[in-house]
Amino acid sequence: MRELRILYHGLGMAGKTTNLERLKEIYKDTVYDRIHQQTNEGRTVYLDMLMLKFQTRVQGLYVMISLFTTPGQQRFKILRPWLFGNTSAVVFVFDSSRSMQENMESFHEMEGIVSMNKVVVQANKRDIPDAVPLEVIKETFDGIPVIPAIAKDGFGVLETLKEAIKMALTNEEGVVRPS
Ligand SMILES: Nc1nc2c(ncn2[C@@H]2O[C@H](COP(=O)(O)OP(=O)(O)OP(=O)(O)O)[C@@H](O)[C@H]2O)c(=O)[nH]1
Ligand SMILES: [Mg+2]
Repeated sequence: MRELRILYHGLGMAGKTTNLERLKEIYKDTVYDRIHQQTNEGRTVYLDMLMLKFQTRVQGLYVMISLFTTPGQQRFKILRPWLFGNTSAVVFVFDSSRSMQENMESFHEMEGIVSMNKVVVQANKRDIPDAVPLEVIKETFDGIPVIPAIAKDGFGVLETLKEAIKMALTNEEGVVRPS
């Protein structure tokens, strides 16, 4: 059995936890464990963890999927190198309601830790009226898959995960061997 660890990273309030919540609904029959700590304001304190077990259609193999999110708040920044260090793929949740500059600051936190061939960009909050144009996001992340999403409505959530699994499986060195 292969284990894939997929990390959701992005600005605070970008929609990382929302992705996991929707995936939990989609895979409700196969989710077997979940750790989720939140503050009173609904911000992620430490990290969210959701484990899914299912057969991928990518290579017909049974894989164990562990999903995590990075905590968005600045005071948890110190944890991020550790979180980034052991991942098969990273979903960068781009918050279309925030500026390109703010999003890029969050993106650059992965620099030097995560190789770019393991990254999928989810352009979230496409329902926002003044959203950063999709074309601008695609140009900025040239060479990286960009998947439009409205995570709160479940749109694009599964497509994003499938792309991340595909990337994880094509990057053999990213696969965590079972101990
Ligand atoms: N308009 C809109 N709001 C969204 C969308 N996805 C998530 N949200 C909202 O954005 C807010 C933050 O979502 P979370 O999933 O908690 O964000 P997060 O990235 O986990 O935030 P931290 O844990 O604090 O880093 C919530 O109020 C969500 O309902 C979307 O596609 N469109
Ligand atoms: Mg969160």
